[in-house]
Amino acid sequence: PLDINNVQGDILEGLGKKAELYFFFRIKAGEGSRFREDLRSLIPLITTTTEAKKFHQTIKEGKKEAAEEGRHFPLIENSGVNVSFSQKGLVALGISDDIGDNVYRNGMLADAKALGDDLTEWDPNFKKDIHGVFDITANSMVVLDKTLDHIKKIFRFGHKDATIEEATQLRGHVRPGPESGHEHFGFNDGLSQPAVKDVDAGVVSEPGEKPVRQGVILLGREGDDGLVFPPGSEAQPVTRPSWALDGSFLAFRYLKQLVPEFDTFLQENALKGIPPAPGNPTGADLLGARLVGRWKSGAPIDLTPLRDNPAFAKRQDFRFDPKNQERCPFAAHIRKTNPRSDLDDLGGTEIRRRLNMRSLTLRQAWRHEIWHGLESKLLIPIDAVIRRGIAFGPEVTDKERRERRSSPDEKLERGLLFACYQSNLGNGFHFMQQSWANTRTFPPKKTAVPPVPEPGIDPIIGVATDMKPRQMVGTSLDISGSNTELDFGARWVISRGGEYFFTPSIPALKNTFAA
Ligand code: N7H
Repeated sequence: PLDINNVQGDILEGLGKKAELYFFFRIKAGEGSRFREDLRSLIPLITTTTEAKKFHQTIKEGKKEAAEEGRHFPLIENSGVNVSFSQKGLVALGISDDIGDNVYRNGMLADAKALGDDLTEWDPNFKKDIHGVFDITANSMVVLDKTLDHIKKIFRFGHKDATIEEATQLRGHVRPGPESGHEHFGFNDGLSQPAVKDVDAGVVSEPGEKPVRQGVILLGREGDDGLVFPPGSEAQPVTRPSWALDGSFLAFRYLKQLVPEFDTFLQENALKGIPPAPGNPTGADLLGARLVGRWKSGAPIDLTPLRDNPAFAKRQDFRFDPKNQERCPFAAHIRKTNPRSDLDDLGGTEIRRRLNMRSLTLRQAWRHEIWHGLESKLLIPIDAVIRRGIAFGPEVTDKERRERRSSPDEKLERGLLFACYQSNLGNGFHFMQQSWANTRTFPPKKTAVPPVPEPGIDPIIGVATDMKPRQMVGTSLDISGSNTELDFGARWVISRGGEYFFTPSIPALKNTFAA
């Protein structure tokens, strides 16, 4: 059985954080074996899942106690450390086993075109080799820097005999005051996460659906079919090296957000006809909610389509009506990236019977069947991903707000340091971006009422890869306008680069990476 002491803390629990530093490094040429020695000294610093859970528990109890006693809960000093390696990092370490994931092996630069990125917008630092990343978290920048210094010392960073050099670093921090936990467009983020079997007790995000099997996130566990699906034949399991057990793939994305431009679009295309009454949203707020699928508070529009209701902020117990986008557009960001019940109308229990995938959820079964040619070849099965993002950059300035455009000053760049974990990148992040967010025909809704041949591009992260305008349908509340297109114009989220990493288990760090 799984021992969560073996799993790095960011994967299943998340490192507690107000601030986060991604320190990307290269192992110096020819220094693989000395790096391994240094890595041994880093291992005691690595935050495990157990430690991360304990920290969150302490905060929760502390806050409760403080609230009961009517006092302010003080900031707890804390710092977390995780480490991950790219395929190039494995090579630098002389680890030559095939880990069984093509997307990882080729790296994100090679994948950029498939993801819809424009490489001229990439930060040049991500076009150079990156071997690994230290993910450092803390509740203050001071502590963050202290931990970074500690790590640098271990690798004698900056000295002649250092074993690493810096590739680049990115710092994120939660937004100030009530915006804490909200990303820069203003939406509450990090709400919907898959529950992992026997790890997250009792948090099942969708009624009637089982938590995902551990292998959806962790390599080598049940459900890491790591399946490859050669066309026309049965699914075949990939083989993983033994050291891959309890590791996970990390997809890291450096995403810039054009906030004044996004806000201006919402104002200029504000939905009309909302009576001005207390509690009613503005047309701009309503449009924003229909692009995302949740109100800024986090409340899902499927549960409360006409006005925000912060009491619903964390609710996951909703299922989209697969035939209809009145309550939530088919192309809304959360519907694109997690269609929930949306694929249910493509068949029936027949599929499950035929596939005999006993331990798959119906949703997963659908995806497998769909891949086998019932619908479009693009709809490869996807399993869940666990997201761990943090905002970066300053708040929008008055000048930017007045001019309704983001400043070209790099110091004012803002956005999201997006990170997610999964056991299979081709079924996870890569698939979500390419086959769902960027694909106009997803989810397939030709049988909806009325039929919707092309739901459109994900307004938040979707890229039009076919030269046609970036657009979606279904933003109007009026069902007869179900197929009326809304053109977004230029993108509001711009990829500045990223990389795919592998986050090894603690035993693998000890016995393989640092051995
Ligand atoms: Fe997304 N946003 O603020 O609009 N995302 N996202 N995302 N996202 C979600 O449930 C956002 C990005 C997913 O299960 C919420 O946490 C922004 C990428 C998935 O219901 C909000 C950016 C990918 C979910 C945002 C961004 C995803 C999700 C609702 C980039 C993967 C869960 C709050 C700057 C390819 C869906 C929540 C579910 C939710 C926003 C990026 C995926 C508000 C601004 C790159 C799977």
